[in-house]
Amino acid sequence: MSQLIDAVDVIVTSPSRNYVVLKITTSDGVVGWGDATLNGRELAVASYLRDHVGPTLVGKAADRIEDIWQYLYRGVYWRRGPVTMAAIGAVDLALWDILGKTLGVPVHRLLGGAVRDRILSYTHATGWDLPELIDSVEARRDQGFRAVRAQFGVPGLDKVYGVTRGAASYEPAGRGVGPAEETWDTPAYLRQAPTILTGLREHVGPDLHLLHDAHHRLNPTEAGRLARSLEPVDLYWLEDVIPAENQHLLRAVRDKTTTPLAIGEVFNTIWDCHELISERLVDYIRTAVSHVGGISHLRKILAFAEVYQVKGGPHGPSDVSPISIAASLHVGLATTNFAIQELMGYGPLVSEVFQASYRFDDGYLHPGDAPGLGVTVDEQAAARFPYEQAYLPIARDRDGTMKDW
Ligand code: CS2
Ligand code: MG
Repeated sequence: MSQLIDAVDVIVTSPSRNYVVLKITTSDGVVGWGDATLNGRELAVASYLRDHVGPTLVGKAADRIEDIWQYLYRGVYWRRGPVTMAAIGAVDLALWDILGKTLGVPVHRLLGGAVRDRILSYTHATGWDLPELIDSVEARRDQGFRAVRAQFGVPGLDKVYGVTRGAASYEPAGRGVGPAEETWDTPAYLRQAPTILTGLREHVGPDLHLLHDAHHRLNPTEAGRLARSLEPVDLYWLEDVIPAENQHLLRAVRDKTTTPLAIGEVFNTIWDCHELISERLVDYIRTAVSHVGGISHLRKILAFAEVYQVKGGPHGPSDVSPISIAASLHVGLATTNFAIQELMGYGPLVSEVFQASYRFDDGYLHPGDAPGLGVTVDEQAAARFPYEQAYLPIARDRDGTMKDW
């Protein structure tokens, strides 16, 4: 007799930034944890789960993970989109967690078992200019990282999202009502990028993997020019060169360069990216496990991508919780074409709420062997950090026009 879903609870907590946690409890008292965090729109997913999804799950068999996925996806006329898919992802993660705990095995064993011993990981380095960036990259290398995303400042601008200046946060979700505004200057960025990244490559030598994120800011002509100019840098990947909606336009970028391209952190289903994969317009697909409907759906995307020699390199920013990182690592350990996991890292308060058993060693991650996903949530600690409204910044061109960022 299967365990039945007994309770579905949503916890919103803000240990320095907001996280939405889904807790599913079974009739046997097994608890599964899911991540439903959608940076800047957290309460929409919390309400979707609390008000619409949770009541429909109570009484269902907790081990019918695929059926529940289909029920939540196909059973709702309004499909896809980040809110819906983050909610489905949270349920899916919690149910895989429950299944692993019930059977006493880590989730990767339920996915077919390990195909590798460890998972290459990359983290972030930022510096306003080349000396600062070199210091930041070397600090990451000293921590053991073998792959580093390098972001840098743009002359003439005060701030650039993704780049540290002094003690400021480099991917701020500013607290309060409404987003902060930044100015962006594409020509200045395009002049700066080859200079800085070539200098960085000369300094670090050939072995360290370098990545760079253009964060959707360019058009295809600019993107092609940038990617071509960066060929001597030998990037591991160039990320989000154009806005993710303009998928077929990646062909124009591809035609100009052999720099590997990565995209997909804002995609929510396989239907958002199947042509990119089947036409091989990307080398790496970046869909995040929690934003793409969970382990069940990320597995489908990666299985499809395997056919076309496209690899997975999932999004792992600090705006998804350690539950997502753990889930992604279980998929990564069990999936042949999983290349690399982003690990942006967390502020110190986050570990008061989330205790994760994945480990980092010598540049590689391992999800650990704890049953389920291997992350526990301290609900009392979570209650000490109530939700605070926070927004990512927006960017405008020098003339004031809203800019993709
Ligand atoms: C970034 C993200 O990690 C990355 O590649 O693009 O950190 C992104 O800016 C945030 O997740 C937005 O919430
Ligand atoms: Mg990115």
